[in-house]
Amino acid sequence: MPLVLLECDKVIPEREKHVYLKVEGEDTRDYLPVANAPTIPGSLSERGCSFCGAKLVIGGVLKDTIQMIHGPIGCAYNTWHTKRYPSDGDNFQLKYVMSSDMKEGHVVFGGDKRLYEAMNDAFNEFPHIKRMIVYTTCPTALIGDDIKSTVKRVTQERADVDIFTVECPGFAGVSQSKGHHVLNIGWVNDKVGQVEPEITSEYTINVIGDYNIQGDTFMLQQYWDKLGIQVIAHFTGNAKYDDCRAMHRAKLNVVNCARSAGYIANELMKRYGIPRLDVDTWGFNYMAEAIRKICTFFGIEERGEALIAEEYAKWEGKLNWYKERLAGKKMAVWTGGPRLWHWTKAVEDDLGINVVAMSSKFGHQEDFEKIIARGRAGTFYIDDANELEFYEVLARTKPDVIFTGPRVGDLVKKLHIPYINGHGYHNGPYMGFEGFVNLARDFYNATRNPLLGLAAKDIRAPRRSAVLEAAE
Ligand code: CFM
Repeated sequence: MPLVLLECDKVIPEREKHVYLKVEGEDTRDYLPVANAPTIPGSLSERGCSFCGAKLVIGGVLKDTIQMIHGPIGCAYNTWHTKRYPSDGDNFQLKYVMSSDMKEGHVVFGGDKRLYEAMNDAFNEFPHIKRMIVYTTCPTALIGDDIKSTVKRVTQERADVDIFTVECPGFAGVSQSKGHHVLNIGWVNDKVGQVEPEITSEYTINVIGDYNIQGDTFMLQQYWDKLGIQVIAHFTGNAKYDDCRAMHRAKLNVVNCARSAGYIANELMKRYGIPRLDVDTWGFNYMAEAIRKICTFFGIEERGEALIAEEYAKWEGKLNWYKERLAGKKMAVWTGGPRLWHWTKAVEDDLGINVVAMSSKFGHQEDFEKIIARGRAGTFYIDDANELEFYEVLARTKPDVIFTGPRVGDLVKKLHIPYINGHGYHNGPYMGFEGFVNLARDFYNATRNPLLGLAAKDIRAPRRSAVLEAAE
């Protein structure tokens, strides 16, 4: 079937190019939705801005770094605390975000002085923190504030600090995806190669595109420890700023989120000759495959097989308990993009769940190639969906559960469809073997929870006798 013009899109027919319903026998040679293109005027996008992609997704995860947002306070507040990426430290990264708090006068007369003061205030306030990322935002980019020279001045005056500059205002691209790109390339240009790590194993990797959502990185770290693999840097789950300056010393880049961080893996390959190995870490089959691939690279296959056997022995029974009860359930996934291709076959293989609709906020066509290749026929594949499209696709596909963010989640709650936070998770972590059991448990609980059904009950009806009801 070709691309689909939904009923609600009759007034914005250009949306047809972004909605694909796959039928048996078709593959990605036939149809691919348009992706990574500007949102069509009239379509209320769910996307984030480019600055957000740099700050909230990647930079903000670093556990020992002041996040300095040069702009009005909203840019800082709205990219703070909305994602759960803990650290093994004091969770500085979750507690604080700094802003130069630009007001109208600074926009008119320039904000460089304001930024200079804010940077010094922040370093003075947190004397134990010596690292900082400074971000431009739309207003400060538009008025042409020279943040690089302010950063240079502060660096010269404070010998013990190191500062990274991200010049990626919200309007820099069509979605948060641009922010990933800018931060990746900026980091490899400005920071990689500056720190020499202590090498403790002959097997060294960077884990790229893990963000420690509810402890994903901790989950995988158990495996690396058991395998005797040293992680030089996580880019950027539970990471330290200086670890990420030492990425050039790993022997292998293990890439989880190829969308947000494939760029730096490619640059590390080009500049330092470090090979790139893409893996999936959600799902039993995929996680086992990832361990096998990494262990094969290092020639430690037996260690990998032992670990896989140990983890299967621990968790497979639990997974199968859920699988028996979840088989045939229908799921929709509406997140950024990569989780669509990471999850669709994983839930199908490991849990017997059918993914009936997927929407990507900012995936590129490369992501849709993977999503559609791994996805089923009869499934909707949508780029940058809007709210009305969600309603219509839900009515057509009737999923049991939706994995999405709180914004869309609140919408679907009104339809009494359970949602699970597909970004920050409900009760994660979800990566790794144990993590996938957590995902299955959250799915199971969501479908068994009576609350949404009760919320729809009309309690004005007179109570009927239990005896009568039982007799019916
Ligand atoms: Fe990568 Fe991510 Fe994702 Fe992403 Fe995101 Fe995310 Fe996501 Mo939310 S880095 S692309 S920009 S896997 S925040 S941890 S869940 S939309 S699919």
